[in-house]
Amino acid sequence: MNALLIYPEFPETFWSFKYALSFLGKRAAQPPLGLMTVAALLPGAWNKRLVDINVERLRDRDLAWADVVLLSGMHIQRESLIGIVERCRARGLRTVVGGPIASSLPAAELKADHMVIGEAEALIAGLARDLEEGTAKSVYEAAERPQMEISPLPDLSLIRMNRYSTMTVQYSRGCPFNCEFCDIIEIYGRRPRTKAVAQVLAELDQLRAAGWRESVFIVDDNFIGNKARAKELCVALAEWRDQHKTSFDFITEASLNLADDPELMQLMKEAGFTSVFLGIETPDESGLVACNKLQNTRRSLLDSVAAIQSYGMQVMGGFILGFDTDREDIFDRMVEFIQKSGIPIAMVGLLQAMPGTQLFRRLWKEGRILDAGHGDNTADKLNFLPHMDAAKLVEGYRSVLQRIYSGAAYYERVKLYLSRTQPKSGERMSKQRWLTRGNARAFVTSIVRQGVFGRQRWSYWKFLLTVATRYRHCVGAAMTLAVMGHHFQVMTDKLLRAVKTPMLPGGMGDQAAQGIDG
Ligand code: B12
Ligand code: SF4
Repeated sequence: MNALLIYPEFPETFWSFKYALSFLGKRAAQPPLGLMTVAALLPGAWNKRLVDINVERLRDRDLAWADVVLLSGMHIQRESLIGIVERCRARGLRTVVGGPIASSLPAAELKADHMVIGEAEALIAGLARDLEEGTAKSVYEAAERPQMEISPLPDLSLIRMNRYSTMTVQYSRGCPFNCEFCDIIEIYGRRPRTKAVAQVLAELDQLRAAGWRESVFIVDDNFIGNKARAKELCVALAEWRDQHKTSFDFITEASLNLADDPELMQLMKEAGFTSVFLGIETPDESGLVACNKLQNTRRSLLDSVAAIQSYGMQVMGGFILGFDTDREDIFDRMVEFIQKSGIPIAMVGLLQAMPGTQLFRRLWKEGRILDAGHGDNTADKLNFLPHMDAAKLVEGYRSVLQRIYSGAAYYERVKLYLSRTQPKSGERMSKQRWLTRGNARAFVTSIVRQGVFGRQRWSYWKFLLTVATRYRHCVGAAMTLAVMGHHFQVMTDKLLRAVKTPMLPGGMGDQAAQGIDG
């Protein structure tokens, strides 16, 4: 069998990092690890090709070569995915769709011949056999969530590694918390399952052998979902880095209670973690309680963020507007919080009710669901009826973006963060290579695009001057953040300039009418 694995295109969003990646000469942030894992699970005798449309074109001759097409994706890739499925159908080519999108949207909408809901490890052998025999069913659903020990080494040979800015490795799936809006726990469960440490090291060895020397994103839903296992991995990562004298650094996602565990933060620092994405959601305690994000309550959120930053880890934050508890002062409170937090990359989004979540089910019962949404919470369209006037909510959301991504506000946050990473007296500075081959190009491009032609060039030069005089210990991080800021400024300008479309259709939207029943 010739299996063609295809990853659909992402639309341009805050999360695409498009305007920062172009500085590095990269086309996408990360490769499609789900498909690389599926490829490794398919029979060894099959021939495999992978086309990630975010970094290369899908050619007719790839389709002509294939006996079957396997697609993965997120809800946000729906449009591109359906387009590819239709292109395959027109050629009589069978399609199989899996990944998170298969848990969010009904089979009829995705139009694929076969759908796979859930994780592939335990069911792929049966699917492959049925495909070979021509007896494949229309829907396959994993009976249970597999142990991660059976997850194979992803097939790295299928991707064009140099087109991505970051490589990815997964240690665990699932998260023990129970936030109402979250679909992670619906898809991957609430009991964190981890790979063996040796599996992760084998994946890093594979990356190193292929020549990778840059950042690695540990793409866990919550890296500290099982703290004991996280500590075990950190110790092994520190040893691995020492042994190989590598410049790998790690990025991950975690819950805010990381701030309660100094031992874990220290181990993460020693393991080479430089950034961590946290779901902070809102500075309003009543909103956190209402969405059941209890791990973020009864604490000073600002102190928790500062504690993590003091271990040299940049905090990236997820924030949500549109909770039922939000009042009109939420926009000012959000901006004030973000500015005081020293979080440069603040992903502020409008609440989305993703199909399959507890939130979707509640709003459905309350008759407030408008449609299945578009999977992008940084676009200004709502898929449910909010408590606050919808137009005010969207207007407020736009004003938050405008204020936090003005050049002056953004660089203020970067400086606050950098000031918190100053090595304590007596502490040995970690050897940070700031001028690598990759970022030398970004540095030159940044000077030209941001310093010469940029609209915010005065804030930019003021920032560089401060870095040169006060933050020489972290020039690399400062330059990376300057480049990231460019992406957020361009995206914010685009969002603000976009013609305002009606945010709320008059009644139940199309997908709701097609029977999305929560
Ligand atoms: C890394 C990551 C990213 C990366 C991009 C990675 C990439 N190249 O795709 C970044 C940071 C850019 C990103 C961005 C976004 N992401 Co994201 N991301 C992840 C994360 C943390 C890991 C993805 C991964 O590599 N997983 C590891 C692989 C092995 O798991 P997997 O893909 O699920 O694959 C398994 C199964 O699903 C199945 N499978 C997968 N594909 C297929 C195909 C076939 C044919 C078969 C048989 C089986 C199969 O088998 C695999 C092995 O078991 C996931 C969470 C998660 N646990 O996966 C969220 C996740 C995929 N992201 C999500 C979201 C919402 C987003 C954003 C839209 C954020 C936003 N709020 O706007 C943006 C969109 C990007 C954009 N440009 O706009 C959601 C998607 C929800 C959904 N139902 O669609 C997830 C699930 C997190 C969540 N909150 O629920 N993301
Ligand atoms: S902490 Fe994050 S991953 Fe865990 S349930 Fe809440 S939103 Fe989902």
